[in-house]
Amino acid sequence: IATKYLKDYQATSYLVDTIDLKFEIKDTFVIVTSKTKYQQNGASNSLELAGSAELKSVIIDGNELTDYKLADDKLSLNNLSANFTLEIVTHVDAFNNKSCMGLYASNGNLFTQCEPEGFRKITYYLDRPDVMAKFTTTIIGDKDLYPVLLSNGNKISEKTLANNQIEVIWEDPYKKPSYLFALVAGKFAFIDDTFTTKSGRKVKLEVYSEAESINQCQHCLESLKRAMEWDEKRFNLEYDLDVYMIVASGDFNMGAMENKGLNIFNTKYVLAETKTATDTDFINVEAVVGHEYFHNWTGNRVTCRDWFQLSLKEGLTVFRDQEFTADLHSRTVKRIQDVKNLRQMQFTEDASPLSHPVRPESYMEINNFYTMTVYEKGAEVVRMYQTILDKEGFNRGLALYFERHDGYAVTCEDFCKAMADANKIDLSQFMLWYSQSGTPHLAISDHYNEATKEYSITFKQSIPNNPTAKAMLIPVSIGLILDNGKNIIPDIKNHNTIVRDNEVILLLNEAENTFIFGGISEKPTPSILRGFSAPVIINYAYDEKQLYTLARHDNDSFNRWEALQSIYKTEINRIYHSESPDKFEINQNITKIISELLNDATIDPALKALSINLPAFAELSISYPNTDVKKLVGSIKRLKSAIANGLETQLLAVYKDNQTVSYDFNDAGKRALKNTLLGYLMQGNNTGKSIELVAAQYKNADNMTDKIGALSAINDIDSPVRHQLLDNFAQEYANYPLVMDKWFSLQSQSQLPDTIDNVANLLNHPSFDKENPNKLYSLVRAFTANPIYFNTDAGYNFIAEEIIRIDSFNPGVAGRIANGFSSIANYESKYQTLVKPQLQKIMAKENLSRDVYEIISKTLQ
Ligand code: B3K
Ligand code: ZN
Repeated sequence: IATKYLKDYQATSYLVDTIDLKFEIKDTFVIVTSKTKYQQNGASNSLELAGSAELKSVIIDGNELTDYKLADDKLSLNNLSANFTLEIVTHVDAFNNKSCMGLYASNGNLFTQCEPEGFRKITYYLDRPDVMAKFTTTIIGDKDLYPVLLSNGNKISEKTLANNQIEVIWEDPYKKPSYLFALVAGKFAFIDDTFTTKSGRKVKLEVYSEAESINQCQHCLESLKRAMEWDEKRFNLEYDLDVYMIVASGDFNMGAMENKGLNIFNTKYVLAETKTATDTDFINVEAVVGHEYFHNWTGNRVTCRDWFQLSLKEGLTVFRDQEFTADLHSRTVKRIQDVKNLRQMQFTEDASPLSHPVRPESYMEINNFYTMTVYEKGAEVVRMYQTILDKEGFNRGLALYFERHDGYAVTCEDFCKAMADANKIDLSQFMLWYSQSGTPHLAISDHYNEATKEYSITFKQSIPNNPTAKAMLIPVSIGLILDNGKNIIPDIKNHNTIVRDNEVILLLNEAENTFIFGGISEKPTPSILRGFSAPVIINYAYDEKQLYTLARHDNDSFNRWEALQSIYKTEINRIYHSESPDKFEINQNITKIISELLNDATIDPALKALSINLPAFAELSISYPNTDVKKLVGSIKRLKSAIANGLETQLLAVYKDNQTVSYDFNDAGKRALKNTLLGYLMQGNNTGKSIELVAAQYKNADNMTDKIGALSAINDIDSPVRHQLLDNFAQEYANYPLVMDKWFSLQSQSQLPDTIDNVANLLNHPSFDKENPNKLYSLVRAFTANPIYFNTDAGYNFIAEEIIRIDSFNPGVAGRIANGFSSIANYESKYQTLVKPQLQKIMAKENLSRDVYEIISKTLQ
């Protein structure tokens, strides 16, 4: 299997002006005719087109070609003129396509997914992002089976043909790469609205889904309007077509896809209604709707030159959706959630054999690079530009980026250069964030000079699993806090610092940097990396008193949360290394500060919930070389139950205080807190009483958040009530696939000893579908995050067998599940011994996909 390298990039020998596509939907397949106008670009008169559909005919300027060369999914054409029209006919086996890539059927409706390389499954083309063309799409199908026929751009004609056929023609006035092409055909209901842009253009907004779920689409439509308005206000970016369509599909490999004017979404990110969606689902739908909408500028108008630059559009667009959620809801809550996610998923990726830079330099299968690193670390990289340049400077850079590159396919250098030029600064060192893999660590030491009243702090940067890494430009936001809790804005003596409003940002740029602050009356406690100003791991030997000072008095709310996390991490570490973790007596200061926090009326409940949430296994495991999985899980649990027992009365009281009367989304914080507390209470000794609470909450719940909260709390408890509630839930929601996904996930995550058998049996549950990506993610992939039961012989075997099964029809999903094996590299060697034969078994599968081959071969290394 070949590896592709960034350094080998070359422009194509021909470019495309226009492409006219015709789709004739037949009973068992689709006839696709593409008519493309090519134009020479350079000296070569040969052309290689990517394609894997059944090729029926090749016509160049009206003459049928018979001696074409077709091999390895490539059509080679030679001795071409400088300009020519190529007409290609293919038959696409859409109805048997279970890969959810290219043109495929889902519940009788047809959808496309072309990013990154799905278009080649439809026709033969220069299927790469730097080839941009104007698309016209004609769709012909049976009026009863396919009353709705959609594609990108504006509908320019619709007519009825003979034999109950209809023909619809769409024209997209904007040049685009093939990955943004989309087609939808089938039976759908829709809801609509209009949005008037700031320059006064009226845009039609339409959300399509199957008729039975159309009543769950309103939140999606409202979210779209909020996104459009926000992007105008925050970034001065306006929508550019007359219509914006979102279509929901129950079979989708990812979250959603930003096809020009015609987004196709996983139902998971469209459907949301109180009875079936949790508060988190509501926020996620809004965020993904925003994300895909924001791509219209950051991705579609300005796209990527090649797939190595994927983070150019994804990192930037994730940053934009994070800001959207932060502006509309709580900024601190959003930041904490994003950082938790980054630590649990991206830091672990970076500590695994699959570690790669934000801009990878090579790949076997690009589908494997829609990763946490490209997306989430990529977003942190974009955030750092804003931290360094401030909002105004960042917006200037973004405006220059669009001014220079609108309508083009560009690189990460182009983005960096726009930021640098618009602000007249040199950002060349910053480019290392795109090329160096691994999470930077900062070893920090400090010194207070009583005589001079100077405080100095020294940072040594390094990337442990990337020893040749060069020193990067790292913005470290910092504050100093005195023993009495006073936050001071220090008088800084160095040049490479930014002081703005109440913020001091140190710009680290060497292997070792020291900063000196003057006029400090006593040895302060440093509040380092405020707001998580860079995606790094900091190592500073805080003593207990300092951590409590920060947790109580830091005026950076993120770092108050962070200090509590450090307190928990320290304690978990002590439990982990103690003689008998089960009997470990925890530090009473922890229960004391939690008690204080819960009593503090000035803190919003969502933040309280996050503050008492312990760090997750995945986040902690990377800091335990050769992790003893069971011991670490047990240590976290020990701390949780000790807190539950120490504070039982108060937890119960706060639980009761945070009950909500009738459902209002604005009470989401209270529900988050209440459900977190219920989870705690269930870990305490008073199990009988807690089970009653769970049962009552479940019974009285008027919303999905509280039902799932109850089920999660009891999910690890071996009690008949757990079974009753799960059964009841399955009956009530049998006809709601997305709700059943939650039910499968819960069981897959359970810490009860029958989990492996149960998960294997659930594959045959009537609500399960062995070919549906959402189902596979909620049961099979979710199981790879079950530390105790995945990391067993039977667990590894189960996942290996599933990967082999799924790989034959959906390599994309199989690859994503295969990712689950990569974290084992950090665990005790006995786990590696156990998993090796399973990985070898996967490698031995005939016709193993590139997707799985790449992941497993790298994991085995
Ligand atoms: N751009 C799409 C990615 C689809 C890739 C599928 N293998 C989703 C998004 O980031 O918006
Ligand atoms: Zn995206």
